[in-house]
Amino acid sequence: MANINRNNVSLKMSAGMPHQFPTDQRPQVAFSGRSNVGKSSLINSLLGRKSFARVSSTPGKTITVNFYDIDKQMYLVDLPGYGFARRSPEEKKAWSALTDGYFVKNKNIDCVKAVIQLVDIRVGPTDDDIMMINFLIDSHMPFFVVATKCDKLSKRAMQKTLDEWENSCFAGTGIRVIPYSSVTGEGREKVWGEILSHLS
Ligand SMILES: Nc1nc2c(ncn2[C@@H]2O[C@H](COP(=O)(O)OP(=O)(O)OP(=O)(O)O)[C@@H](O)[C@H]2O)c(=O)[nH]1
Ligand SMILES: [Mg+2]
Repeated sequence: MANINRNNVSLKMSAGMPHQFPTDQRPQVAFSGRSNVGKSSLINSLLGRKSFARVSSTPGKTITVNFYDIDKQMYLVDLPGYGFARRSPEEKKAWSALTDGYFVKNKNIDCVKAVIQLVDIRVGPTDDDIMMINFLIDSHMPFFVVATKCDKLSKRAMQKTLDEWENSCFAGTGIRVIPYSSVTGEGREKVWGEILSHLS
């Protein structure tokens, strides 16, 4: 898996319903986080693309699970964001059905090798983020955290925030947190290293 070609990528499926999820046995790495946290931007940045994964100006607009085929070897999975207050009941229902379909009723769950939980460095883990993280822990899902939008803080302020997380919400959990900026690409090789370590 080390010789994966990050340039050989395509959208396999934009699934609005769980029965559309791919059923082949390729490993999957999923991106989870609230709307606007930077999931699609992170996928683009990891692939060195500008606008491959759709980056929304209207948060929470498209409720789909997008499967990006990476070199016919694995999928990066862009999950629909949560925590967007102005969602209609229909959108909330669609979100629940897809998330439940992916994490709870997924017959292919063994293919999900890791979940990347995104947390905005300036916002910190929200109640929804903590709920998601506790769900991942309780369901024994391998995961790590990526702190997004680090370019918006000074190096010093960023480190202070990461230290605070380690001593408060993440204390004693051993959760790995990788700082990232989709603007500068900071953290790219660290995140790829972590992804590949979960695939082998
Ligand atoms: N400065 C900065 N802005 C970022 C970064 N990552 C994402 N953004 C911006 O944040 C906004 C939301 O990014 P998206 O990647 O669409 O977020 P998302 O999590 O996919 O959102 P949903 O698809 O609605 O769930 C966009 O305006 C991005 O340009 C980052 O690392 N730095
Ligand atoms: Mg998105």
